[in-house]
Amino acid sequence: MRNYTKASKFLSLVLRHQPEKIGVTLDCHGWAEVPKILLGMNLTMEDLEHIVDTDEKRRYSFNEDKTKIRANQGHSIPVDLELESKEPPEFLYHGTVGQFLGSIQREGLQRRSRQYVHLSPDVETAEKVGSRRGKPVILQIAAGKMHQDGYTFYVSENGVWLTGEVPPLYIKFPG
Ligand code: HQG
Repeated sequence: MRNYTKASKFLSLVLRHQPEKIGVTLDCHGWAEVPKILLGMNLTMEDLEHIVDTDEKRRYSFNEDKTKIRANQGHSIPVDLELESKEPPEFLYHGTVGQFLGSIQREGLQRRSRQYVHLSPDVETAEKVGSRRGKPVILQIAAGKMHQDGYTFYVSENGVWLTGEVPPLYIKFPG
């Protein structure tokens, strides 16, 4: 039995950050050729389909004829996912940890190494995101107000809200 968790993590590294690790390139829309992924990662098509179908966050998508695959969000490489801008709900959430709060209070949420700031549609999801780093702290983002003020939002194929930055003015800090 393969260790699919490890393979899935590596696939995320390849499709979001470092395709060159296995000699793969992404096109401008983030797509990689499936045969090259199979070869580079030593996977069968069944393995890859299993990883895509069982991913709990639906991180990956095939194109229609399954000749190409890409990550649905999370890239540090600049790719155009051809997402349509969308009006966000009044509030979105961001899960982070205490050690970042001072800096977030000063400069707002920055995209850091990724292409966008990632926001969650509900508190529960934000808690999961934050707990990757420690005790989660949840920030409430006035997304509706940001949208009214001209900020653009996108929602990825797997339901993650994306925007370029969140200035401190739109962030409600706990406590
Ligand atoms: C923090 C996972 C200091 C921010 C998740 C976060 C998500 C600041 C970290 C996706 C800051 C960046 C993205 C500022 C932001 N000062 N710290 N001004 N602005 N930060 O991993 O949102 O499992 O790039 O709070 O579920 O944690 O990979 O972003 O802690 O959807 O599919 O800087 O990654 O998905 O970290 O996570 P990240 P994120 P996957």
